[in-house]
Amino acid sequence: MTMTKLTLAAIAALFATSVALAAPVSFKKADANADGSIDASEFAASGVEGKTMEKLDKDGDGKLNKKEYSVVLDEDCE
Ligand SMILES: [Ca+2]
Ligand SMILES: [Ca+2]
Repeated sequence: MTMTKLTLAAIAALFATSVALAAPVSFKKADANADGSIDASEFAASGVEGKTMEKLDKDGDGKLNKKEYSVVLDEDCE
């Protein structure tokens, strides 16, 4: 049934999200394409919780450099 598939997909999505939120990954890991900055899709996959890209992107270029991203790691490592 379609409903069952949807439910399973929702559960899988929730599970994946909670696992991803357990710990923000390092800058190197978050930068999946290794171009030296974290774009929106990389940020979405990085597991950062409670912060938006807009807030972290201090220079407003739409990407996070290592310094901008490190704020996430510092605050989560206290
Ligand atoms: Ca990147
Ligand atoms: Ca930036």
